[in-house]
Amino acid sequence: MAETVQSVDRAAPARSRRARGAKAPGPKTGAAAPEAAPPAADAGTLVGYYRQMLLIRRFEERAARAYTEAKIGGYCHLNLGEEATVVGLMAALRPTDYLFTNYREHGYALAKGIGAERVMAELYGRSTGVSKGWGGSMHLFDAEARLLGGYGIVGGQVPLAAGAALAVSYKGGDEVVMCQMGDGTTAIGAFHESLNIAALWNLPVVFVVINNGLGMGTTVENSAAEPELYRRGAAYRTESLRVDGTDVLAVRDAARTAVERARAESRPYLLETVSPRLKGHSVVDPARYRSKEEKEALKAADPLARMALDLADAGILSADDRDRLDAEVTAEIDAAAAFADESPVPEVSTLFDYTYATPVPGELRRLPADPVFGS
Ligand SMILES: Cc1ncc(C[n+]2csc(CCOP(=O)(O)OP(=O)(O)O)c2C)c(N)n1
Ligand SMILES: [Mg+2]
Repeated sequence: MAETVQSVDRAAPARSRRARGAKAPGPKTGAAAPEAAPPAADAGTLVGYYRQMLLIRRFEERAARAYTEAKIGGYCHLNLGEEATVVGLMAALRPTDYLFTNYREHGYALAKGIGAERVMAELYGRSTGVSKGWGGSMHLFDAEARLLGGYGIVGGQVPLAAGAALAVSYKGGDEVVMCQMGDGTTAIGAFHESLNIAALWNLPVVFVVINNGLGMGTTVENSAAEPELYRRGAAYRTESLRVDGTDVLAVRDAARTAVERARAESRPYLLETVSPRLKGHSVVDPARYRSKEEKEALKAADPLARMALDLADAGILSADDRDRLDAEVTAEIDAAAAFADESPVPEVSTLFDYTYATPVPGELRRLPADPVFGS
């Protein structure tokens, strides 16, 4: 193990204090944390989590409707069924921590603190959106909120997240990079390359695999030779854990462990959350590959309904309170949709303004042959 650490330090261009001082822990790997005490949270915190989950649910339902009304174009993937995962993960991050995601990221943007109106406006392709209307559903980006995308290429975000963690490490910062992806992404080469380099170079990055059981219509069992995906961490001597993704507190606490480990020891971590996808792959997928029984069984796995019951049982949120909260959240979503509807589309002349983060000297930013871009 010590040998590994020394060779890591020689190989790594990052020279941060943390990376130099970091000790590579034994690659602990496990499903959930049986020794962990039941996670505690006060009533206010629990209601806050529930409200965030509800906001994501109502936002996604509204997005699905707006898509069928042709207000949203392109692809559109929803976080339905992943609300507890999203809120739990984001609760473990500091505002200064960075986040990379795949294309199923509306909920993450909301839970990272971006207003619903700016997220909805982006889905509508309006200039008031988080990516000024040029990104759309799959490419939400907000440097201030430290949401660094939103990527449509499966696995595309994973090496970028490792690169961001290298930058943090190089500068000696204490931010953590979280990189969300789907189960199907763990069969992509870039996933393995990134885990390898992150472990070799002691990068402060938490890889999170959202196991919703499916990559489009293909099950994990049919696509992964090791369907217990968190176990892939062992190949890279990276600590890993699997957790119930329908339980917001379990996710938050597992993510806190991962994030604080990455922060304190500058080591990567692999977290797997398990929660079924409640609807199709995208809003246009009727999920015909699922049997009626399977679809019926999904109802029992709804994290929002489960939390509502738990809060009611604990005497924290009555049915009336829940309805009030729902009306409040629905009004917020209505306002976001109205804001998006009333916002202007971006000027075509700005199409290439955001191609690069910084101007590239001598770069011709417009394609001269194309009249659309020439005007
Ligand atoms: C490199 C690449 N290959 C294929 C696709 C088409 N594609 C889009 S989503 C997807 C499934 C990914 O599944 P998973 O990683 O489990 O994420 P989920 O959609 O379930 O959240 C595929 C194959 C793509 N976008 N990029
Ligand atoms: Mg999946």
